[in-house]
Amino acid sequence: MNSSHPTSGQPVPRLDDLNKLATGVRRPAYQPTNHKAGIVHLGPGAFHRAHQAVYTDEALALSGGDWRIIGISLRSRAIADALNRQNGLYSLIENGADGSSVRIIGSIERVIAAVEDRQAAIAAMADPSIRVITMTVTEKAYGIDRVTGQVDMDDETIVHDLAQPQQPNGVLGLIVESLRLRWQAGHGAPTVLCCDNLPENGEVLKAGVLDFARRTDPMLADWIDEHASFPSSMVDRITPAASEETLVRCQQLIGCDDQVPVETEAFTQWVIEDRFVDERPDWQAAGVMFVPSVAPFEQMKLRMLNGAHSMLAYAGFLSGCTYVRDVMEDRNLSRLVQHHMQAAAATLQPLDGVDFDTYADDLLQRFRNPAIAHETYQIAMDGTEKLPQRLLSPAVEALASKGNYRPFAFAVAAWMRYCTGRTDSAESYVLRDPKQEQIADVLRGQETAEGIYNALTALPGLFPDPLLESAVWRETVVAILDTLLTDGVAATIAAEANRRQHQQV
Ligand code: CS2
Repeated sequence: MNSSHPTSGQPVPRLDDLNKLATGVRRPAYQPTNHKAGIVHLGPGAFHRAHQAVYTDEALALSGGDWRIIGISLRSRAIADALNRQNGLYSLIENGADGSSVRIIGSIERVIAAVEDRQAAIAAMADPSIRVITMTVTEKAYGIDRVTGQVDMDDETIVHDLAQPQQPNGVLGLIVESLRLRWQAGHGAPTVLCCDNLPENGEVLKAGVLDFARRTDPMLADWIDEHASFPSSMVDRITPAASEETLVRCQQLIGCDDQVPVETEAFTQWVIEDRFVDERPDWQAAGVMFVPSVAPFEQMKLRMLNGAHSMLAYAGFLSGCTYVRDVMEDRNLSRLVQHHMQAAAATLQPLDGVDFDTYADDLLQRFRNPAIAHETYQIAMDGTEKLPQRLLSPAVEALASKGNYRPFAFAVAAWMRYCTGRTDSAESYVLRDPKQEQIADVLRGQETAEGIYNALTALPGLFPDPLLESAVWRETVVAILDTLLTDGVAATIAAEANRRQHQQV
């Protein structure tokens, strides 16, 4: 530890200069300021800083190039202020099974807060030296109707941005306006790389962008369709939101004050479709897998990892588990996690070179990681955005193939129980879902499992027809929900974990 450690009584220097770091801390193996920006990233939150920015940092170290990242934060200026004060530098703490390590990431050049300077954000995205636009903005930020694939005209940001396309606030509006500027200036189109947990995320984004553009200028839409590329990608790294402890721990490790450190697990994965308009950073050298089609990887990850995550978040939160690791310590819950992964794996097409049992075992290890404080409440957020791809699609397929749909029914019942907004001991919590007001409205006065089921399945566009039409699905979910409400969450979990696994209903 160097002399700047707080216990020494000396003021702690701010992380804005690599020379201020404690000796021995791993720093970028390249001179960051020797590289210009080549990427704009929308949503420079913790996940981006634990994932794409790290792959880019490694690619810069291994192969160089003008590939630093300009971040654009859409909602908060705090992250922009903090990262800019630190010259884009931040600490990455990796917590693996065999201990933790810290390193400094240098790939972020600066961050623009779009709320403060929208024109600077658009100009950065329209700059022809930016060849790749990436994003992690969460499922809800797109304003795309996932049933039609078109823009969601109930989304306020979309309505605003379509009315004033040159003053956009949202993701689609910003992308389309920056592409319009490129088109008018005669510049090339970029590769637009979605990194959110959506199935076929590149296709979804492309359809949304084209529909938005078509509503403003059909010729622009044609140009985007012909020239821009929207590869799909699967991203994976468990990254809890940083806590006070993260900041303190980081200061002890690096001897500097870092306001935006990230704590993550050792595991990381990025699979991208190899369809780039132009050059890209040497991400391959940094461990990215380039494949012709990402869909089977995405399906595996969404259904096995994220699906199990959502189930354990609702069941775990309601039974008093603060963190995922607590869930895994509970014998009954951890059995349910395993059952869920097995049922999810059974809905997948075989994937060359991947054994789903091994993948599941690795996931269980990752969920058990005692050094990762991943809150069930964090994962429980935005259920209406997550359920379709994580739980409802595999449920439809399991029902159709007469497979084991019960774990999906359990997870959906747990979500419905969670939607009531109170625990068994009547403590209330905020749902943190874009549809939370609608949910509260439809659930008002509903006390029975049947009533709650009917109200939530009537939310427009959420539940697919095959589930709405399936009597056996309905009976199963209602029965589990009824047990949750009458016997309590813990008893239901115990009963569910002890059922014979492949028993259907
Ligand atoms: C989680 C994901 O919060 C959630 O919904 O399921 O953020 C998950 O941790 C990541 O997708 C892991 O790659």
